[in-house]
Amino acid sequence: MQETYSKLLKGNKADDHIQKLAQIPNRKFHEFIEDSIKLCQPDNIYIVTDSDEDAAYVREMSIKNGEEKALKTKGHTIHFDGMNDQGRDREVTKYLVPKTDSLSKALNQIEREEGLTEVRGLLKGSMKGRTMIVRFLSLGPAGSAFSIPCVQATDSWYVAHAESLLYRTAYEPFRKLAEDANCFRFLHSAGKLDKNMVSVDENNKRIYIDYTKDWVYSVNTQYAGNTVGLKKLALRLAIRQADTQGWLAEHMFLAGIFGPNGRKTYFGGAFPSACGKTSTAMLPGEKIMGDDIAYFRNINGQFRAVNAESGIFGIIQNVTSKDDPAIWEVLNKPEEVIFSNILINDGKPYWLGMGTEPPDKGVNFSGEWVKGKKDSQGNEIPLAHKNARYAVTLKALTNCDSELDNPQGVELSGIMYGGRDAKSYVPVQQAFDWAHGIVAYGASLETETTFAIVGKEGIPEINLMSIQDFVAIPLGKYIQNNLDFVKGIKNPPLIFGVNYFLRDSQGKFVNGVRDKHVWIKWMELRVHNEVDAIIAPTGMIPKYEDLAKLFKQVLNKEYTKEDYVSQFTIRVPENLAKIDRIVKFHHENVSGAPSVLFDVLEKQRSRLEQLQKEKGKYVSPFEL
Ligand code: SPV
Ligand code: MN
Repeated sequence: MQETYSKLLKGNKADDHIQKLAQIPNRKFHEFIEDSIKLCQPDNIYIVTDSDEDAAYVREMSIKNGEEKALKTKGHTIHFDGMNDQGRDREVTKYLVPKTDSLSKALNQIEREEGLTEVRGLLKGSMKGRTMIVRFLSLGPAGSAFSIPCVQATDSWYVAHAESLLYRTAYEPFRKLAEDANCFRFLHSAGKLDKNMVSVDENNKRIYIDYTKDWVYSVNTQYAGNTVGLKKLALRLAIRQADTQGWLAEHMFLAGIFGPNGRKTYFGGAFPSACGKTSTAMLPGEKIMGDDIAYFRNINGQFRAVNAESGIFGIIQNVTSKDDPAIWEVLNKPEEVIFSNILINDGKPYWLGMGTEPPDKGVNFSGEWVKGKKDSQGNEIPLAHKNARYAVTLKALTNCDSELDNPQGVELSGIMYGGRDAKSYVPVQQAFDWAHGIVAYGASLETETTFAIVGKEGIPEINLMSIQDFVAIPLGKYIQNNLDFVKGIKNPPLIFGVNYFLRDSQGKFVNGVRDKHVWIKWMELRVHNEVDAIIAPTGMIPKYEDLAKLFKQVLNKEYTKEDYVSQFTIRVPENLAKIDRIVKFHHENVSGAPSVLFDVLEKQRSRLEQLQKEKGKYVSPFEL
């Protein structure tokens, strides 16, 4: 084996690293690395073990080779992605589907052989003159029923560095991995780079997912959502693995929420990108366990959850000292942070909506920037991209939950689904039961596209469970798996629907950004049966008195009856129209949509029609 590697690397000085490779018994790993070396033809190889020295070297190299630059504050760096590489790119992200297989129409796909030829053609020789960095990582705490071993091969020190912050290392677990065990494999090359070390071949950006082999290819991109294998690339593979093994992989945050007398109750929540997921996960005074990807398993009849990741790749726009004190502190102290796509002036970071006056010049994702600078289409370039982000390890947060690495995970008591719904759903409601929650909130999640995805913003769409892009199995099967998961679970979590984006007839948001803290405290009390609720056609809604008390306690705010009425009025016509759109979507796009889905929605329709008959089109919560 050593000889094969030495030959492939043509006698280059990679001996130490080849030794480290030789200690891995797993066949799938070696198949992947040999193939990747042959294909990409790197000059050298660097094996990242679990040691602090290796982590420090990766960090140092990402600065030395120019993909990151050091900022004034110790530990802080900035990385820029290309002008058209500022988010996940749906158009060029495709499932490689064998001729004999079929996936839901809503998913972007390409015939497997054709796609392999294309993407492998683009990767051919891509690492000539470069080093291939090989990382061993674990999704979920290592050594637990939840863990999935992963290998990343990349020529980007930035990608490797981001993985130090976002994931648990697993070189040692890989040394013990069985010869025939499975692992997820990710190959990435940044492709052609400009003098600022930014990927430039944007027309040849491709992210292709070979789910038949748990192998993902990514080329001509650097944006972490397209390149860091363990993020959304792995989620697609994990959903397939979960499907065959009877567990769930979800696009959800996890947080411990405090109730009376220090009681801590765990919640998970699914929101499309840029719809409030991270800010809900790190509400001041509560405990954050994860902000993006959660795995659920039935362990001895309990609904248990872990964070697949161990860091945060969060949106920085609108992070302020007042609204987000926990992350603000991390972004201002001398510890490791990778900022991306913000403005740098005099070695200091600036972003949109940070609450202080930004400078009118500096360096940003467009290069040297001055206020008023225009792009090639004549549009003004903002000082930072809306999807600019920070990468930090969760442990840097003072409110990181103590159970982050618990191999058994935590017992989950509540789940919430929320999108950008300007017109129909109330800000918070509880599902009547598990199936109602999965169908009416999860599988009915409507939203508007945001800046987190390359393309147009503000386009309304259905994004079921906020995970639709990643569901590499028929969507109907995925919904059914969610419905079935709680069979045999003694106390399944309650399901809630939230909507932070409801607007009034003038188009004004009916809620403040911090109101979500009140909703989650209400959910916590519901879990413990300590407040009542009002039955509405779309779910159970809070009573005015309970919210008034919570607004005072949590935000020290007077909550008026007018606010309550404007937020919780049941808008019957809008809710009926919503059902029409959802039913149409499922009929047209969801292969094998479970029949219970249509039953639940039709029952909701009847309840709405009944209410309209009795009380009119717009019904105040006081009249329910
Ligand atoms: C998201 O957009 O959902 C993210 C960031 O969490 S990434 O998927 O990495 O682009
Ligand atoms: Mn996400």
